[in-house]
Amino acid sequence: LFDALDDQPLDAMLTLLHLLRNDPRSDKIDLGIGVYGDDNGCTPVMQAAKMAERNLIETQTSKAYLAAEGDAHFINLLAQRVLGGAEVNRYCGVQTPGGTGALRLAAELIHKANPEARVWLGTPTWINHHALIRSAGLHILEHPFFDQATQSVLFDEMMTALESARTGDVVLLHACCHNPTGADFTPAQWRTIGELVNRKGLIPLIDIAYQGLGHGMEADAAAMRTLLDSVPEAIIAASCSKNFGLYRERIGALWVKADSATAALRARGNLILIARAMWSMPPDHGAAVVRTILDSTDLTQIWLTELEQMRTRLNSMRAELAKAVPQLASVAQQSGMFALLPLNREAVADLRVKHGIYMVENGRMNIAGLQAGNLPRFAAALKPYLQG
Ligand code: PLP
Ligand code: TYF
Repeated sequence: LFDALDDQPLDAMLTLLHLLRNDPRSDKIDLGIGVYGDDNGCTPVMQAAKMAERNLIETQTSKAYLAAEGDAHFINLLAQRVLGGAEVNRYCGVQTPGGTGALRLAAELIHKANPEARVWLGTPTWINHHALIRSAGLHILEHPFFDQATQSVLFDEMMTALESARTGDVVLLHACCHNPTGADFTPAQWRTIGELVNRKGLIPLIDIAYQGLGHGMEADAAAMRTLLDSVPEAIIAASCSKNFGLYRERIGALWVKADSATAALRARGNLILIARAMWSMPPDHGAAVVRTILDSTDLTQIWLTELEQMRTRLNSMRAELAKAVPQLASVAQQSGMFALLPLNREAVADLRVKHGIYMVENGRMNIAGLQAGNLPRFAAALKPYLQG
């Protein structure tokens, strides 16, 4: 049986991780995989999560199965943070294994509801989006999103491409802190997207994986919420990996906004059916941690303070990098964990070989890998590869 399988290359992210681990240089700089690091390069468990875990160990009385939709209280508490005061009866939500599980579940639901639907992805987008959408059997179309050389959002080009979308097509949008570019839409651009979505009868699929790491929990969701209020149907895939630091616990959620309460209930039944065939029930621990935090005013305050420290550090590293390398001034205007530097593959390889600086081959850097102690060396190493 297995002889029939093709060999598969390691993906770019894993190859990078492997090279990094085997590099003996003590001053190597890891700007690769998208995990938050503090000024010492550590990714500690957040204090609020530690406190919630202690509380859970003392009070949890059973680990018996919950339900295919996960922890209902978790979903409701997270909905308040993600969706705000949305018209809840038109939404249904389920807990998922990470934002990845939410996106995969979304793709399966779309395919079940309309196998002819095509999904529009911006170029570039998160490396996993293509595989997740394709795995459900959906057809992908791409529209321009970002020009690496000029560091600008190709908004007009995107709108022109989307003019050829068909009614029922899905358009995937990053709510904030775009991965890999850090470039987000302006409020006016979000309004234009809303008009196009409504005029052409498209369904927005919103990926929100970095809420709170750009401008704040509320600010990072504001544009998405305005869009959601203006459209009859939408899908929202959220991740708690980054903003709660729960990466390996695999915790996220998916919401569907339907055009009536009845349709929302029907969507919910289908989500549960699909989830049962994929993972039966989502892992509980991450949801229990997030629920415990959001259910307590004190823990919520501690978590928000920690999240603010992460965000402030990211933004200050952005400002420092822009100051040290004037050609990268735009990095200070972008948000979240990533920037897509105007570097070609040779430059990225050179920086790794000559300087021990690790970035993804397309030029994406993780801003959280910068530290007061390594930023000057990074800036100096980068300069010969930048124009102007
Ligand atoms: N969406 C984007 C844009 C991401 O960068 C990530 C990254 O990790 C995810 C979704 C999913 O994250 P996870 O499955 O770890 O929650
Ligand atoms: O883009 C990143 O680096 C993060 C982490 O298959 C990640 O989103 C990368 C690849 C992947 C899963 C998570």
